[in-house]
Amino acid sequence: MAEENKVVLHGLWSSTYVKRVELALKIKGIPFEYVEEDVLNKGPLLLKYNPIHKKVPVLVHNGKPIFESLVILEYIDEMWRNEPLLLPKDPNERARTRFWAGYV
Ligand SMILES: N[C@@H](CCC(=O)N[C@@H](CS)C(=O)NCC(=O)O)C(=O)O
Repeated sequence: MAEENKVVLHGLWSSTYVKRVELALKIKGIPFEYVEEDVLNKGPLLLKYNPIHKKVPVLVHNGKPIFESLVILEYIDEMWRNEPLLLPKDPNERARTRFWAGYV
């Protein structure tokens, strides 16, 4: 994998927030590395990448961290424009999808 397109997901095996990001990466066909974090004994990378909430998932793309699962999903969809798109193109459908994603 080229260093300029490196994707690392910091997660926790039992987290549904992490699972939604993992699924999105797989659906879009994006190669990524996975780093399991111990959220009871937070490591230096998690504290460095998500200093505010100190939670997983964190997606690190080319060294830049993105956190909050729904924010990560939108980032993935905007960064990798290949089908399938995670959000519909129609603004009304996009709004409805955002609502239900947050609700779930
Ligand atoms: N709103 C966050 C929630 C993430 C979250 O709650 N992650 C949990 C694992 S399921 C976590 O990292 N917990 C560690 C902690 O609360 O210290 C998101 O959607 O990413």
